[in-house]
Amino acid sequence: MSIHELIEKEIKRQRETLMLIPSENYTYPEVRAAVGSPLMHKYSEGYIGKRYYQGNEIIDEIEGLAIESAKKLFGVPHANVQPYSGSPANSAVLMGLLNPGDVIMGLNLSSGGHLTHGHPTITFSGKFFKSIQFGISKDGTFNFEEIENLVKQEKPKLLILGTTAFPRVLDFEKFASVFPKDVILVADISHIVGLVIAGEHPSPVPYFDVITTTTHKMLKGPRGAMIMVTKNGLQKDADMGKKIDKAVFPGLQGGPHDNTTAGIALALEKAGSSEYKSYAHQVVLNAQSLSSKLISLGFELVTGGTDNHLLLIDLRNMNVTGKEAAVALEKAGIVTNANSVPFDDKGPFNPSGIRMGTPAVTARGMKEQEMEKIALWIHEVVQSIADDNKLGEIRTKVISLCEAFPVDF
Ligand code: DSN
Repeated sequence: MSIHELIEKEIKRQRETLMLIPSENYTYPEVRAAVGSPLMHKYSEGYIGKRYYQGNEIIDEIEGLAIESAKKLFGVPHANVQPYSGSPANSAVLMGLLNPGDVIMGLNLSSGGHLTHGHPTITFSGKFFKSIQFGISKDGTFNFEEIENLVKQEKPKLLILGTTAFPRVLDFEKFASVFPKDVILVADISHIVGLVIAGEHPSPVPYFDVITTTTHKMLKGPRGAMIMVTKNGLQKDADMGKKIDKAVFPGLQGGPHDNTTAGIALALEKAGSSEYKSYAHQVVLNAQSLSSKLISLGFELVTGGTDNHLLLIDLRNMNVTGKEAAVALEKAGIVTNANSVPFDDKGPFNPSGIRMGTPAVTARGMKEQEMEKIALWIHEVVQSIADDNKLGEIRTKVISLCEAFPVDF
């Protein structure tokens, strides 16, 4: 099959399935046009007004628009829009602000953190730094007394705090209060960025020093990332922004993807609108509706529900593994991912949970009523995991729902 045919097949798949992976979304046609534009032909290593290649007058303007929009939207004095994606952005922060062997702290993966927040064995963040990880308690909350004791004992130089599978509000103010003033506080808000912009989740900006985020999740931009330094950060170290910029380029990356930068500028502009605010609000309402219906059908949700855009189902009471459920759901046209749950007794390749989120289905215009339907189908799938006929019947209904809420490509 040719690449063109494969792209057409993938478009059809995206049109006809329910995208419930909480980190995936549909971007805007304007962003797709910018990313596919001749901006991709340009090299522009360096920063605005200080490039290593000629011909960057227009690229400088584009990058300037993206930076100014980020600064305005988040209320920060410094932004770098060049990181290729979330993991490189986190790498740049650690590389720019630390020395090898320094102590870092982060939320462990099985409590809903991220690999680059100090996973001890398989990422640079755990290999090149001394990584101290903490987790959530059995009831799904943070034990701040324990975290504070760990801080006193281990004396971290930096905290990197963010989530990929945590369905509750992250209390950035409380976290900031248990770390001594000289510890660098980094918030990775990739998952909740849209909620923060729309005021649906408290912002870390007043309490933290550095904010990283991807741009392709709830922000609905192109695949990319940004790093921002807050007023607190610059007060802590006036050169914090410069150090991070140097770590992005030339420390870790080469030429920025200028086509992506243009897409980020467009997505940021749209995220400042009242339509985006309503969208973010509906994302939460939809996640709560999906959550309540699933609970009423007998599912156990980690922390008993959600405050944000995602939910994590612990399938152990259904005698099905996360992978088995995710495979059957995909056959029915419902695309999710298997995920570890806190205190999981199974390994990461066949964990006990599935993670779901509502950013993409909400972008299609779906509301609470549709979430209830989807919850019923999820329940039916889990009850009929090996019944391909039943899964096929649900697939037909999913396609009809997708047709009633088309995507704009
Ligand atoms: N891959 C992202 C997610 O799915 O949450 C995190 O990097």
